[in-house]
Amino acid sequence: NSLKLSNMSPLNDPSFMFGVATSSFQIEGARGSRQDTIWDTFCLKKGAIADSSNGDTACEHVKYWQQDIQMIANLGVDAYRFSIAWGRVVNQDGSPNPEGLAFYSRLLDKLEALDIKAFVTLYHWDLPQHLEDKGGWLNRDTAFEFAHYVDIVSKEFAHRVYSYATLNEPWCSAYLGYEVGIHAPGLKGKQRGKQAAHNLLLAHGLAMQVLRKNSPKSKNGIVLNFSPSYAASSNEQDIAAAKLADEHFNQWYLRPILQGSYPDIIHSMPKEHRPQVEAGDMSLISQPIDFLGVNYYSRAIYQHCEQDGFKVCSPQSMNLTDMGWEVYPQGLVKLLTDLNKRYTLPDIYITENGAAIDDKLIDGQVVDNARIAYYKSHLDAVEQAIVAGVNIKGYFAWSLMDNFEWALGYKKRFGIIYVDYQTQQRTLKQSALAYQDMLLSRKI
Ligand code: GBH
Repeated sequence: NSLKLSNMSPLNDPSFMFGVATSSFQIEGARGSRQDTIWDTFCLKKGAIADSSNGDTACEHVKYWQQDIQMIANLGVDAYRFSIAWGRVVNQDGSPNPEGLAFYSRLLDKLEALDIKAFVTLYHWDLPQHLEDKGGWLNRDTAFEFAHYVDIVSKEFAHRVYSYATLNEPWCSAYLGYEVGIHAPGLKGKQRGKQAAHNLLLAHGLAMQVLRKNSPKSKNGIVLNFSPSYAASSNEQDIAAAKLADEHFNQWYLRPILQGSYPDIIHSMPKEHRPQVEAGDMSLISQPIDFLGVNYYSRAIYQHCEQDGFKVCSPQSMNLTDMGWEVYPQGLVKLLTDLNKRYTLPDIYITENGAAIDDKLIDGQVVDNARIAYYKSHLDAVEQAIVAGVNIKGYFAWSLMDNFEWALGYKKRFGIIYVDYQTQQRTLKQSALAYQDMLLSRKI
């Protein structure tokens, strides 16, 4: 039950970065001191959140941030990935909110004092509701509003941030939020999904321009989620189904960014499902990025189906996390080596990886061996991908602590630190101790 690396491991290289990750809406609480977001609204919808909870208080990180950052430092990590809440730093009229900026400024100061690099995500799904009222990500103007917000943040913090990611997982925002409606704002429709995706990509491109200007020394890029596609059988139709799903979900975001075009399947899609693309959009979207953040949890298995060409199958193994996701570390190796063949990749960071476990706090301890095993096998996978030639610069565990797991509320625990939501007490799980152990032994 240890995460210790072998002496030969490329992850022992001192330049390889280890970190932990969180996001604003999932941990901050303090709803009253920011704009309402689409998730505040979505949480009010009956049946939308598994335990009918919301993000009003969450982990009360805005109150306990000093203690939380100290905890991060005690783990011995090189870096902390967190997100800024758009509605905490920009008012409805577009003016900066000094109190909100001051909160993140103090956080950055403290990280700097503790010698922890700041990886800032600018958008982790918490769109201000007043922008949703004007169409949200279906409205092209939202991309320009985003660039304005990024301008405010990057002017304020430029030299203090090691890395800026424009967006976290635009697939989730677009597909889950605007196409199937299981995430905020809860809308449905195929064209909507693709239009939201396009406007998000545009927002990324515009933000990259701003970051280049205001913060040329930070590593600027984007974080995407990937589920490598596997065919349910060796049947030709299933193989085609897996390929089609891969184009829709994985390549749909990466190819515009790295190559300036949508996957070829766009031409065979019904016209009414295609996004509206204006002249110049694709070159904005495909500006060079300094890094690509890869979030990996599991693979996906597909089978042919008449209606859409593909449909997701249930996992083939019994080794599942509490989310029902298959533990499949080989998928990460395949994903990274495939991407490396297909594209000229920038530096890669694994910006999220982790497992939900049904943790129990007993006598002040959380024995989460399954989580340790998950991390161990995935760190091995990262090692294998590096040996195979992929340029991976760092790894972030999702998550620092248990938090608001979106549509599943507080029922699912991803933290390496346990949170008792009644008392806000934090307890290091065995996985946190194993991570700490690995990080400390690595420094010797
Ligand atoms: C991330 O999203 C989020 O960035 C983070 O905020 C969140 O807390 C964390 O993950 C945990 O959920 O049904 O087996 O095909 C991850 C979203 C998860 C979307 C895996 C695709 C497909 C799994 N991705 N999912 S499967």
